Amino acid sequence: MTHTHTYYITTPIYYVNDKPHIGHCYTTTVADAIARFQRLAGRDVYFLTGTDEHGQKVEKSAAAAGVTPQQLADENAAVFQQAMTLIGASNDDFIRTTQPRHEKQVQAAVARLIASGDIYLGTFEGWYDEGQEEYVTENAAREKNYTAFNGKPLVRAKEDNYYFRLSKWQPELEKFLAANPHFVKPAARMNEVLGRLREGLQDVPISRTNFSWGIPILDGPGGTPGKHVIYVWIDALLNYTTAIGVIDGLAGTAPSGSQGRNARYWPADVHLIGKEILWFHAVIWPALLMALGLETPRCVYAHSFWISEGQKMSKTLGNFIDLATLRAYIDRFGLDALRWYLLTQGPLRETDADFSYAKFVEVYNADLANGIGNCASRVGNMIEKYFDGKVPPAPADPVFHFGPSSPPQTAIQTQPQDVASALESVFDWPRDTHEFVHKSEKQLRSIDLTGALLEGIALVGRVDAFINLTAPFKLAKTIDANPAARDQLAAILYSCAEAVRIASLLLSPAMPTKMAQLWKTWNCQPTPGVPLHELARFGGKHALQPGSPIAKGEPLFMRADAKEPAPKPA
Ligand code: ME8
Repeated sequence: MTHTHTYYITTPIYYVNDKPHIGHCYTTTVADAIARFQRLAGRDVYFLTGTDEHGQKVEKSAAAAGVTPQQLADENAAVFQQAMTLIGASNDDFIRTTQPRHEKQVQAAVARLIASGDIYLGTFEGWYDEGQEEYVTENAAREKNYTAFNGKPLVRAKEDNYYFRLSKWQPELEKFLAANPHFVKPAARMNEVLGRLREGLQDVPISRTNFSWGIPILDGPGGTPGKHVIYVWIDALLNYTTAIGVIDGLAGTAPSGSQGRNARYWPADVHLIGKEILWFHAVIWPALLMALGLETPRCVYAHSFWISEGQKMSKTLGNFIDLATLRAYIDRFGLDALRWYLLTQGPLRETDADFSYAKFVEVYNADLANGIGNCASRVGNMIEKYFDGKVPPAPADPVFHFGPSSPPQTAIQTQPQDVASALESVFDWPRDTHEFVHKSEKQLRSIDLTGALLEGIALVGRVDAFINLTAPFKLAKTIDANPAARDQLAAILYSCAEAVRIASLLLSPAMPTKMAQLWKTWNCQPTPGVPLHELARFGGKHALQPGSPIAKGEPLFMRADAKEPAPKPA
């Protein structure tokens, strides 16, 4: 068996007491595109997403809706699964925290931590709001004059709780973060974590007794459920390991079937999350893993937030971009166009991003309709017209010099209007395409997905510039009188088509459907299992084959008119 590198990528598991919206779809789409890119690069990828189904909020929402928490969870988990299908997610698994495979491993993990002393039983005392069934911090209590939400006095309450001895792991965590400066990305987020860590870590309560919708701790007689349920965040974080059977492996219980084999994906290469849940992932999670004697993940990547038409999205404003709106965009522009917009204009880096219709149309026209779409049909049409729709012969040396100092024997006459921009330019297609692919792969490795995808569009731009410079449509008019011009035309068009093919590979993780459509009309489907650097070699083994048909095909993207009103749910 050949050894392939594994790559494990996860998203947060989403709360089932909410409906999915652009934020959830965004994180899963980013993870999906990274997963597809890594598969294309030849890695053995495991991509996990799912739902977070326990906790008081779910219990309360269910009570309000007159259903059981499990019914609410089942209903909404199905809606999340539909959302993932809608955006074309290629996840390998969908974990739900109410699944027995998860629950039993969470109980095993907690039992292990109790046995090691990392989880201990302590007493918590504080101000309790009986009406709201929640503790209020000392500060909040003072501000409210020690009155509860319903006007009655707050009461002093005490309860036994299990605590995770987080304080004990402070030195280890500090050492770990110092040794792994790229553990948290982007860099600004790492600084936040380090800053807060300096304030010192306190032990955290990890159980609740005031509600029951959670995984019980088995501390009753004979290992039966006691009165404590596990705090939803501890339950939730463990999903990244339970989904692939890592805790089962720890306990020595041989996990059956695929779960046993999947444990080899641990540690995760990246936990992709939103910035609001960074602390849990960057501090509490590694400490828990250290306490369990498990390897820590390689990276926690915290992206920023989408806002909508310049405003923060909130329940009060009711301006969440919901599934129905996303569906309306997909119906008008196609799924791949929506994915492209989310992935290239989204809040992947440090700053928030605005979802705006005007911007959507601008990006759609520039990158897709006038970009890859137009370039592919231009090249396809010329091959159709001048070479009977068959890939022309490949040039022996696909290097083109332009400008005054170019060697006269290979110089192509440039058009007067292009001369200024063409001064001394060289198009060395094997070298140039290799550089785009190399840069793209490098950015992907540092989780700059946007940058990795934009290399594909930049390559398309270079093909466009080459076409403008060489003006093959003009050259074509001279071929009857000058047979050498025909060879030149073949060299130009072969180079364009082959470069577009390579660009399409770089664009495919964002736009799998449209690029597959292009590969079909151009007869150049990438062979599965062949890594990107081989597929993308200009004129290599997987290149366009001279003589093979290039059908004309439908345009990939129709131009959009910004004057049309924004898509709205029907
Ligand atoms: O926090 N922009 O679940 P959740 C971009 N169950 N992404 C956004 C976003 C926005 N405006 N709003 C939400 C939870 N997200 C826990 C996680 S993990 C062990 C447990 C995305 O349903 C982003 O990924 O509130 C954020 O972290 C996640 O949705 C929160 O989803």
